Amino acid sequence: MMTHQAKTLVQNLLAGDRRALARLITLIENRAPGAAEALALLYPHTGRAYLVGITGAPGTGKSTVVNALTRELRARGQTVGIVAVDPTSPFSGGAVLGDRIRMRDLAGDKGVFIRSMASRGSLGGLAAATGDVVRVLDAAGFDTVLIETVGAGQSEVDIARTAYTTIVIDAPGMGDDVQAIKAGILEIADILVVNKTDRPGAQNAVRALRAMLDTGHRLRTIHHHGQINPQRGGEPSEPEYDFWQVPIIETVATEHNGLDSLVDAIDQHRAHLRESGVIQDRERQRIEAELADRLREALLNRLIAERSPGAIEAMIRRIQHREIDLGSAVRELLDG
Ligand SMILES: Nc1nc2c(ncn2[C@@H]2O[C@H](COP(=O)(O)OP(=O)(O)OP(=O)(O)O)[C@@H](O)[C@H]2O)c(=O)[nH]1
Ligand SMILES: [Mg+2]
Repeated sequence: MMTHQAKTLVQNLLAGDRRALARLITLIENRAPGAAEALALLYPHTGRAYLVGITGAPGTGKSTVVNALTRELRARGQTVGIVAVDPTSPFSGGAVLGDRIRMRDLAGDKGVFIRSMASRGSLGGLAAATGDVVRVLDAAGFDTVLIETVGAGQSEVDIARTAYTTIVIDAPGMGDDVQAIKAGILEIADILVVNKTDRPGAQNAVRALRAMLDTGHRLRTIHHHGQINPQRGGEPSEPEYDFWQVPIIETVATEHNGLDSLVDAIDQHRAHLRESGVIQDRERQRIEAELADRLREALLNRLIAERSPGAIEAMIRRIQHREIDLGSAVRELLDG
């Protein structure tokens, strides 16, 4: 793509042209020429959207909550961009069938834009593309951008935590095997949602989460007071203001129950982040993580391009045959 085409595309995007938006996202997903240039041009126009991540085990109702949450935000006058990340789907770029059906009642609303992203190649690539798509939606002027990912692995969780507010969804009857995920995923939650509270066992799920939160809070408190700052005469070194009590919101997303409380909780968390100044920290952390990912990928690609074809393959064989260890292999590859 020529420079003036990238420029026109970004100008149209900023003017609210939905076709330019869809086209730009396709360019990014395809890593087409011109995508990088367009992203550079639109970057100064980002930073206004409020980013909300939604994650949780498969089938807990993430897409249904996203749908209901979008309707609630629309009712409050906000425009909403949605990125649904499906790392397991073999479909490229297109919406997963179930999501497409569920999101149908949002179709035709000019204040909503939905994009499903499927894994193509590495999860790292997916995470990078998701970040870029979020920035495009941000520049396009959406007030809120919702990012849905299944909370299965660390990478998917990383995608969700690129947000300012991360919502972790749980539901009754998900089985015991989910407990292990929950323990790790709980740490990233700013808001916990127990969805499907019309189902049996919902109150048990709420109680279990509350108990886990209380334990976590106690541990955090001990840790907090354990960090003594000698220069301040035994005062805790962490400021008090960044404490946030994670709320547990009960919803029946299929019936649009509890969504007003959920939006209120998002607003409260947002106000908390703004007032405490933590919002800048979160953005800085996100930029640091994204920059490190991009650098890692770019350096690896550069190294592979500079070495003779098959050099990496040959090294893998030597490591497998115990002719060289990993550390020496890295040094040898770096030194050429
Ligand atoms: N009873 C009940 N069912 C619900 C509720 N919310 C969602 N469901 C149903 O649960 C099923 C899964 O919902 P989804 O929204 O697809 O869940 P998901 O977490 O997005 O699923 P994946 O994207 O596949 O991980 C669907 O059949 C929904 O209709 C609810 O509040 N109550
Ligand atoms: Mg879903």
